[in-house]
Amino acid sequence: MKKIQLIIALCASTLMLAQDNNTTSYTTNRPDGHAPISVMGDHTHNKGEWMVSYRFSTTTMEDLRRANDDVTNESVLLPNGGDYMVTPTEMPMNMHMIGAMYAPTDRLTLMAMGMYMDMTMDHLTAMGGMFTTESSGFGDLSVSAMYKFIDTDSHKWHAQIGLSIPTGTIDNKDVTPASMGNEVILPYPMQIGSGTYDAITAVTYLGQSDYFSWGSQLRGVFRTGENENDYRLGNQLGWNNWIAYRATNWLSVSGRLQGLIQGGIRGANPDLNPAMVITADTSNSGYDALNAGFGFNIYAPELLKGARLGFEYALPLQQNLNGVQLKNQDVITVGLQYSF
Ligand SMILES: [Cu+2]
Repeated sequence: MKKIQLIIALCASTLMLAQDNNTTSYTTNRPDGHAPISVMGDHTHNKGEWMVSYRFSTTTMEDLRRANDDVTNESVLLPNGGDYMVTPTEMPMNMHMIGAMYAPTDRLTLMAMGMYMDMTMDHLTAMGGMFTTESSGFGDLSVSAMYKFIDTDSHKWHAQIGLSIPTGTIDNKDVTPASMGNEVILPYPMQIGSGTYDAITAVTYLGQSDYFSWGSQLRGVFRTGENENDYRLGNQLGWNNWIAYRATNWLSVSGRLQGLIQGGIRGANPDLNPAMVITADTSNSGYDALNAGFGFNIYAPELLKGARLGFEYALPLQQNLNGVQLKNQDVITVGLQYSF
């Protein structure tokens, strides 16, 4: 009797698994149909569909790290054998992103995205003083096309190619203790735009079963030329992988793992003195990181009429910084998406 029960249990579980793998086709019409909210260009649309989205993210950078080792704020300053007059100690950064998508055909989806950023940077000087600078403004505008080239039962692939237009300012200024009341140009991390035309390329794979959705995206941002302030931000290469579990018809929970290589700045703004503050020294730019994200998506078509809400908390598991820089502590992203 025990054996028969075991065989029945095995057959039942195999049937359930088989059923789980036999979804007819990938659908975005469920909470896990979209990737975690921090992933850009994760999905395409069907012919004639529009989507508008708003995302807010807040990033906290705090405490210093040299390559793989944490260092104290004081250790990088001149009186303690360091190289700099000033170090940043903390930098909170807020980003508002507005996006629009439209699909002229089932295979082609067009996307435009703009953003507004504000940030503050707290500093410690060699004399033991503290001060804060602030910066805000509209960022670069990106336009891109996504082309779905494979769409089989529950598996989809699409490629993205886009252009980032340098609409964001690279001349943000503020007063510092050394500027005698004048507004002076702020270091690289306090600038909003890249100042260059940048190419955006990505390839995304999506898969789905009855209770799970998963995906993988390789994304590159490649800068061209040099901006008006004689420098170019580093290229960026990221590999995002995620899986989401559809807990209910309206709620999914997700986990994400991302490898990120951020190149350093080439060239230098002649108006910045690299010995003054570590953020004005381009050798302190670029990093490698391994990031993890945990989030949820809410999608209730009857209640919310095509709207979705996404949330994600992300933090670095590892970060290897070039030179000495502020560490990334965490990133919180929330977003609303509305399709019609
Ligand atoms: Cu969309």
